This record gives sequence, structure tokens and C-alpha cells, in this order.
Amino acid sequence: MNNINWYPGHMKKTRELIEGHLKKVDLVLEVIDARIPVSSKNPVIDSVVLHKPRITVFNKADLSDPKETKKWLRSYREQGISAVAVNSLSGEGFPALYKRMEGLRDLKNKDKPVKRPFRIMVVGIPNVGKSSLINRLVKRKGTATGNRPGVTKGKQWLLMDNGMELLDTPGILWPKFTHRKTGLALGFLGSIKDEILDTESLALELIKELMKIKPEVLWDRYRIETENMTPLEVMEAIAKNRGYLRKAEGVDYERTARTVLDEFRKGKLGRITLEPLEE
Ligand SMILES: Nc1nc2c(ncn2[C@@H]2O[C@H](COP(=O)(O)OP(=O)(O)OP(=O)(O)O)[C@@H](O)[C@H]2O)c(=O)[nH]1
Ligand SMILES: [Mg+2]
Repeated sequence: MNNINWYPGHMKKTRELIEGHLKKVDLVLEVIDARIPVSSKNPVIDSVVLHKPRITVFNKADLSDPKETKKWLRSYREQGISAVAVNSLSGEGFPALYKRMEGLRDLKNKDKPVKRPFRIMVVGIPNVGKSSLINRLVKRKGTATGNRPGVTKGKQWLLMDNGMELLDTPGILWPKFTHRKTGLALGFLGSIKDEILDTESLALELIKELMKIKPEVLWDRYRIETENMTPLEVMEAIAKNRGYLRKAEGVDYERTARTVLDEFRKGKLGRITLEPLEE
């Protein structure tokens, strides 16, 4: 795998973009994917958002292992970093998120006359759920296409029920691919194009990872006892169980690989955190 898509130019551009908007906001919501809290975090964010209040939002928490997410949140809080877990599709976790946002607003307005509404921006790498989060915060139905600001065209701020204002476009951060592990993690989730690795290799890597961190999901879903097996043998066993075979060539690896990746991404293998907190 190549170290694609991560050049100093990207880092600079990200910095400039975020810094431009940063001046106008009081709070940054940093969205990460609860299944991969390490790889979905942009490495430059800490230095860019250094002097702004920030809440790290563990989104897609409906797909992550709740026990692992709890550990992650605890660790953030122990470091004094504000963090909450949410599901932007169902709204779970949002009351806690609002409470934190309002707490930070009240802190800012304490002892000072309020000049303008409290302003927020959402940042994060592609596909973590920034648009879904924005839509829910402003109680808007629909996805990216519905991303038009209120009445006036070109308006930059979306009004929330609690009087806060949200920047209508999220800051997109570039993920860092220089570690093979990060590229794989983003590949498993479908956050980067499957071409980074071919589908079969990616599925094999995912099976290998699952065998390491949560082999029981392979039993639960595919009835495969993975002990003493290689990832390739597991893949072949899945193909046999599903009947993904071809007359001449035997196992249909391509179809099996696509199935495993697709089912993992949809949460059909259960709630899995691919990057548990390392103690
Ligand atoms: N299960 C689940 N899926 C989610 C959640 N939030 C977003 N999604 C899904 O994740 C995908 C990406 O969501 P978006 O809101 O488009 O993500 P984004 O960060 O705006 O993506 P880009 O605009 O491409 O950078 C969509 O299919 C959403 O439906 C969540 O909390 N749980
Ligand atoms: Mg979006």
C-alpha cells in the first residue's frame, strides 16, 4: 500500500481552511468514528484547534462495541477532553451533547454581556457523519443534498433550537495514511476507495483483524470456529457456508470478500471497535 493522499500540501490546505473558519466560532465539534477512534482522528487537529473549546464526538456509536466506547470516553475525560458518543441517525446521545454545548456557552457568557449567538463548527475526516450530525443539530431531514441553508441563499449560519448557530459546511480534514494500519482501518469502513487494496486482500485483512480482536463474531455470523485457521481458510469456509462457489474455479473469492466487507460495514457482524483503547 502506498502512502497516497498525504502530502505537506494537504496538511497546509487543511490548516488554512480550518483556521479561516476557526476565528468565527466559539466551539469546534470534532467528529470521529467510534469504531476507529485512532485512525479517524486527523493528526493535525490538535495543533489547529489548540485554543478553542472542543468536543470530540464519537459518532456511529451504534456500530461500535459499547464497552470499548465507554473506555475511550473515560480516557478522554481523564485527560480533561470533552467527549460524547452519539448516533446521528437515531439521535441517541444528543441530549448529553447539547448539555455539554450549553455548558460551554454558559461558561463563555459568564460575567460578560452577550454580543452574538454562540457559534459552532463541525470538523472531521470524510465519511465520519459530519453532514448527518449537522442535519440532526438543526433538525433537518435528508442528506447532503438537503444541505441548503434556511431561507436566504448563501447564508452561512444555521440556527439551532437552543439559539446557537452552526456553520452550514463542515471542515473536512484529511486522514493521514502514512501508517499502513490507518489505511486498512479506513478501508474496512469503506471510507476510502476499495482500490487502495483490492477487495480480496482487504477482506482477508479484516478477517485477520476480527480473528484477533473478536473471533466470536465469525462464529455468530458464519458458524466458523476460527482457531488454528488462517484468514484464507476462514474466507473459504465462509464461501462454502454461503454457497459462494463456482463450478470451474471453486471458491468465489471476490463475492465472498465483498459480502464480508459489506456485512461488517452494515453492522451485521455485531458492534465492533476495531481500535480498542490500548492500556
Ligand atoms: N450507523 C450509523 N450510520 C451513520 C451515522 N452517522 C452517519 N452515518 C452514515 O454514514 C455515512 C456517511 O455520513 P455523512 O453524514 O454523509 O458523512 P460526512 O462526514 O458528511 O461525509 P463526507 O461529506 O463525505 O465527508 C452515511 O451513509 C450516513 O447515513 C451514525 O451515527 N450511525
Ligand atoms: Mg458531508
